Amino acid sequence: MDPKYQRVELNDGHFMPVLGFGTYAPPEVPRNRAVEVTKLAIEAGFRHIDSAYLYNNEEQVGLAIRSKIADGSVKREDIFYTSKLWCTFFQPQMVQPALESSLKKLQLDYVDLYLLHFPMALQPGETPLPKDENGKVIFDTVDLCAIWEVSAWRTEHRKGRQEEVMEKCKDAGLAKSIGVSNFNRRQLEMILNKPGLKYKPVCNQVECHPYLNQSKLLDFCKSKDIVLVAHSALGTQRHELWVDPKSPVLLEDPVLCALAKKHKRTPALIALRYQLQRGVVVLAKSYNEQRIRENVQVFEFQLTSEDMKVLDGLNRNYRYVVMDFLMDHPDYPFSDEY
Ligand code: NAP
Ligand code: WDW
Repeated sequence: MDPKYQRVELNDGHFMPVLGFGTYAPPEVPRNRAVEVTKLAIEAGFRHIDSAYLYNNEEQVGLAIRSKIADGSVKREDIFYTSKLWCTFFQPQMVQPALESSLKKLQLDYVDLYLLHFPMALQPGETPLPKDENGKVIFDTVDLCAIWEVSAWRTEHRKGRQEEVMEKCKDAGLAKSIGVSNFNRRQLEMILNKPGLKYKPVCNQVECHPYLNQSKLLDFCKSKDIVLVAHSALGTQRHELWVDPKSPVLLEDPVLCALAKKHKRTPALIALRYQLQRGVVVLAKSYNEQRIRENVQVFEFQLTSEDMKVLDGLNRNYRYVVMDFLMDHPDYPFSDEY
């Protein structure tokens, strides 16, 4: 089998390709670029594609996927597509309609994976970051477990009137698998420990790179058969909307550069390979043809255990995407150690 198509088995029996294509681009990038680059990514060998309601590109990404299916390059079942439920749709009755509206934009029958994008609810509605007159984001409170599960109580006493929550989306076949993103250990445990849990999250997608290697969260996830998926694995796009411009530039790190030289690869490839060898599924965003093609070379070389130790030594618990404007929400995930 082509090593490019390496996949990991999820705790629900489905398989996830270990290298994923990140599709987020900031608002100033013309939307149609997502069609071109997603096609290029599939042509280069990516089979896992990561998007979200929030990225405002599902129409374009769906079009690209369907066009690669139509031209015979891939079949639907070869592609692993992830979408995410945004925080303004965290009322239980909004969950399935939100997924259906993503599917309609995508013109697909199902997503492979549907994630809770971030573990805190915002004021319900179409505005992604609802703000009050003082510019403060308007929070909402929802029990995270209530959006997740078809609880034993509901199943028993209200047959046929189950709320349209994440587990229901899986039962309805609209999402093959369900998972979470940006959850800390405590928030994961809240879901895992809920009585009547029907499906565990298959993954937790979190920021993860050599400066924030998430080793504790990774150990915890592995112990629960939950895959850790790394976003921002190349150190983010450094866009001022999300990231402090004074933050260190990951891909200029001297140790990454030295390892790149040693292996005759690039710092980006070292950062991606690092994740695969520690059992992390890794996302890589690029809107550049050369770099999209470069990133699939992650399957062409190996780091030694010495290299891996050196990379582990780069950790400094440095988080690029802090979302400090959400810090006073009771469910803000990044106050706990991990
Ligand atoms: P990233 O994967 O960390 O990449 C950062 C930058 O690296 C890109 O802008 C890209 O620029 C550059 N790059 C890519 N390949 C390269 C190479 N071979 N050599 C040198 N530079 C290279 O970016 P990200 O978008 O922050 O994260 C990846 C994906 O994770 C996102 O697109 C999104 O799908 C997901 N994500 C999810 C969350 C969440 O909350 N769940 C948060 C953040 C991200 P060029 O385009 O110019 O190549
Ligand atoms: C919470 C979680 C916003 C945006 C966002 C809040 C979030 C993302 C780079 C790539 C997100 C940063 C894509 C923005 C409030 N996650 N992206 O996925």
